[in-house]
Amino acid sequence: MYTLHYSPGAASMAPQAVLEEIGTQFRLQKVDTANGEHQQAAYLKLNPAGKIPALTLPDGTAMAESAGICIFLADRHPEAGLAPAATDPARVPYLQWFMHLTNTLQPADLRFYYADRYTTEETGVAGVRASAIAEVADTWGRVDRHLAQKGPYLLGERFSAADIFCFMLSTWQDSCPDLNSRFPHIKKLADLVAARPAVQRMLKTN
Ligand SMILES: N[C@@H](CCC(=O)N[C@@H](CS)C(=O)NCC(=O)O)C(=O)O
Repeated sequence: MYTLHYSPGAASMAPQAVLEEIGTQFRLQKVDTANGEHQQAAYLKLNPAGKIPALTLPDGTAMAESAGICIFLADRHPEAGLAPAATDPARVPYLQWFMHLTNTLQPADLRFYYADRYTTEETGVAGVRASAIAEVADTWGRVDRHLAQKGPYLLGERFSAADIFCFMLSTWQDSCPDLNSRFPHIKKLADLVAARPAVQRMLKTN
């Protein structure tokens, strides 16, 4: 059985929703980040970066990185239809948008939420946060324009694990408080994803 090491509202939400979509049995193991459990030796064995999430596979292998876990699970369980196969032309936009979200938007979100880690100056936090907000909005704008032309999902009519990841990022609205009004196509995608029973089950613990 898979075990997902999670924290409510954290980057474990997307892998959790993917597990729910797949319909496989899995165990949820809450990591007490408030008490620094993610920095303790036992957890660092699962994720050496000390970040949430980590996934333990049925054979005991541990895996880190939210996007990587989603891609791995979607490929490992093709019957769930969450990812175009390697030879499918849709694999190109799937990986492109997935990587764009995790390489561009997610790090900007992290800079916003952990701004003090990105400056050595006490007075630098506001500047880090302001530039993170600008990059988050810039990236959402790019995704929104893509969805306006080719939506409602990142792959058009075809729902995929990349949409789950996009949905997760869209829930972190402190870094983009006006997301719903500024980026209506992101909102539409998020509403569609949120309405899925599997995602509703994930939201109950987040
Ligand atoms: N690239 C990593 C980032 C994970 C990450 O930064 N998670 C946050 C929660 S959303 C975390 O663990 N924060 C605790 C900390 O950095 O101390 C991933 O996607 O798995």
